[in-house]
Amino acid sequence: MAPNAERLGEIRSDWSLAEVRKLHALPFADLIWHAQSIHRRHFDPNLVQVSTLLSIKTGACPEDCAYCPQSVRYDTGLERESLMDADTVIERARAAKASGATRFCMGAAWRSPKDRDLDSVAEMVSGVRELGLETCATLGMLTPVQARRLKDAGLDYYNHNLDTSEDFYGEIITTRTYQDRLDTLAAVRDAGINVCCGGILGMGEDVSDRVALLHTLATLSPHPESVPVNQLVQVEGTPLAGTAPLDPIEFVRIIALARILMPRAHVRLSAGRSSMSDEMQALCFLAGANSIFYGEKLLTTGNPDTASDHALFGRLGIRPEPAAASG
Ligand code: SAM
Ligand code: DTB
Ligand code: SF4
Repeated sequence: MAPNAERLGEIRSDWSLAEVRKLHALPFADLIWHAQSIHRRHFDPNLVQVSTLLSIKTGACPEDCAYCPQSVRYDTGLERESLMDADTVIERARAAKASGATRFCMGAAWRSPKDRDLDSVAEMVSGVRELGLETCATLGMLTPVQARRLKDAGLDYYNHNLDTSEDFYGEIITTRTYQDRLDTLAAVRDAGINVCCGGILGMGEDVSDRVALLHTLATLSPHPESVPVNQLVQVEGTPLAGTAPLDPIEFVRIIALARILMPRAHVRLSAGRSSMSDEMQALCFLAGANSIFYGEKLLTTGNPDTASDHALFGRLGIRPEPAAASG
């Protein structure tokens, strides 16, 4: 029996850590059944939202995130690239739309954007939006003024991940604090931009860290509109290369937990799909994942090719979600 079973499916931000822990420990079949039942109350279970990523500024990042190939501190062989010009970005967005994406997410390897950079990003955002795509950006920490600037340019979503639990966070990043991340999320929310916030699994964290991350996300009020669940992509040269891989069943459990705790959020099966079997991805969709990154590249690393994603969608009877209905 689930904790407070009669309250499952309610939209609430007052989850206790004990409740989240108990849900996580449910037998797999019970957990998936709750997740799938809740999923069907809020979404068409055969629709999946499709986002494409583009790295608009690559590498040479001053931060020390231990998973990241773009940090200047690790030798990963990545070529640095300065900020792309707006026309090139808009062309890439046009191609992503033609290939079936409905949201275009622009990522930059910055600690935080400079005001001068924001002029260019604002131009990209308005150009991409004019194509009829939803816009998303992930540029590092933002001040409230910067967030309002992006809102005015037409930004629909801002991605800023908590990455892991507050306790484990210090093992992964030392150059910005957990509170810095919460402050950016508050600035984004206050500016009226939809929040995209999730984390990474498989960094050597333990179950209590995964439960605590989900608890922090689910006690944000309101919940993030999008919750990306990434599996660590191990990149040679980063401190986390060689970390013991996560049990795929545990990954699916976290997807189900996100679905149960945040019933209206789009839960995105994010980085790491290249190393997942079709069967594992099918389990993730069954557990309530209803969004993916689509296109042959994430930011700097690989993603499944579009033909294999079309084949997977075909086998599962999944259709891409139309743009206007996303959230
Ligand atoms: N520099 C900005 C920042 O960190 O806020 C934006 C881009 S950053 C690459 C966006 C997110 O990508 C990170 O917060 C992290 O969750 C995810 N990410 C980066 N490298 C990853 C990896 N190797 N595997 C999985 N997720 C990763
Ligand atoms: C998110 O949660 N995952 C995406 C997006 N937000 C920006 C990034 C994944 C990056 C994986 C490593 C890379 O390709 O550089
Ligand atoms: Fe920089 Fe973002 Fe990579 Fe951290 S995750 S090193 S902030 S690009």
